[in-house]
Amino acid sequence: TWDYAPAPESRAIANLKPSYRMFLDGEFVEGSGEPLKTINPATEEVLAEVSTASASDVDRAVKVAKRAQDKVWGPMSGAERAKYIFRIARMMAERSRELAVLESLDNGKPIRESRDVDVPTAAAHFFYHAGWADKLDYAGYGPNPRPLGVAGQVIPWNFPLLMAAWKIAPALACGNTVVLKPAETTPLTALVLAEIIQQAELPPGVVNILPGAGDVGAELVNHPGVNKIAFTGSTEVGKIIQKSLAGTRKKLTLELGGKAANIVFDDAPLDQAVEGIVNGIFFNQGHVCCAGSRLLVQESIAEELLEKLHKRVSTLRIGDPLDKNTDVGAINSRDQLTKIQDLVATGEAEGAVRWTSACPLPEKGFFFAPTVFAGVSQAMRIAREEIFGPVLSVLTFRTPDEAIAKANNTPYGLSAGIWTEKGSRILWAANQLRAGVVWANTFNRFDPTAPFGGYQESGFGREGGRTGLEAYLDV
Ligand code: TXE
Repeated sequence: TWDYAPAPESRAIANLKPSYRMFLDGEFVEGSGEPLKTINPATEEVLAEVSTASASDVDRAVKVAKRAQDKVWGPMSGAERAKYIFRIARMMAERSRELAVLESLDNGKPIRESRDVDVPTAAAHFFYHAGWADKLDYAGYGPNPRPLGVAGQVIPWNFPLLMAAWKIAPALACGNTVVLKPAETTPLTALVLAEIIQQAELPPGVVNILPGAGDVGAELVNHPGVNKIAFTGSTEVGKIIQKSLAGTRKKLTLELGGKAANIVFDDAPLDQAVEGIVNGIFFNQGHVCCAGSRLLVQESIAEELLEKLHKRVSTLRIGDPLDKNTDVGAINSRDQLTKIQDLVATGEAEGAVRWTSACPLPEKGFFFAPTVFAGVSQAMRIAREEIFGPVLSVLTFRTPDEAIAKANNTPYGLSAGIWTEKGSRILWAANQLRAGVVWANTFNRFDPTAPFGGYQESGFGREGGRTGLEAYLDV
């Protein structure tokens, strides 16, 4: 073990307050739900107390959002809306250091990631969609595509700020108003975004942010005044939501779990592939719906690749998320840690060969060492179920057809990766793979211009790009 103490000044940089209130009708107000305590998963200390919404708060939020949509935001010209959205984007960029530190404190992710990925990509999402607000007539939908109305949005804890941006930015650009519920373990950055929205002088009621647990999410989903639901989270809850909306006229988009294959062919640039595999599964502690959690490697290079992989994974540093040298931070919650431990135990029981990085772990906090399972067969739970942690399952294949068959042997279909020098093989495999996103010779690349979303049990609908606008428009 090693000395580990998060820098005390981080609380100041993050502008951390002892308590946070919900954002409703342009003001920060006390919710009438039971307050929740959000903790730092790297130290288990309480960061702040956060007020939560009750059913009547949800009802009020939906009503003010409806009024704001009817009277202000819907009738507003696209050019005018764009100005507000650009302003939010700029203010996020200006407060990026504060947001990055706060995100790492609340979520446990390495500061390098929140600084270089989460916050800039979130701001980029607002910049991109600001650009669409006055061009919807040219998006190919004919003149005057209409907003849907009030969007109810429920997001998870793995990319708290980025998911808020993915949801709010396109909704606003298309003229909808928003009631958003952040995840119960990571409400803080969404509430700072609310502050930015308030300072950007968005008309009251256009965006409302109501923290709370799943029951608040369910209230929002089932509220009759909501016209559209956008959900990112577990496949299990996605199915509950889908069922509860059946027979209503609400529109729905779901971004759910995944079990992505990262396929390495024998002609791949191996060192580059190793970096991509490591990024694919250990980025954000593996709390990524599109994580490359199944490595499919061609048999002839499997030994060489695994050796390189073990060597590289041994160098990963696990620990204080606020240390710029940290590669793998904290698991977001004790529940998630337990889930990872349980699934890893099934892998061992089913006979897969476990290899775990020897990097020392901090004594406090929720940490899990990067783990690679070799000798995995397709029937094992670790090959089928989403672990949502830093655990890689390695399978092998002999021919390209076998690689595709194994990659597609999953109920999910969010993403996939291909590593090969052959351009023709990339095009062929991208066509064969049943996944909404296919990366070639890279992994986990996100860009607001590219639609993101899944097939099958990974959900439906797209976020980002022109296609993503369709989730918020009546065409
Ligand atoms: O998800 P939940 P959890 C997967 C991942 C993880 C597992 C469980 O495998 O281990 O799901 O995570 C809100 N109506 N993913 O339990 O419960 C909840 O409050 C409406 C993959 O955290 O789905 C939170 O805001 N909302 C995923 C959000 O749903 C409800 C990201 C997600 O929580 C609700 C997260 C209900 N009945 C987990 N119940 C991805 N696709 O990236 C809960 N919520």
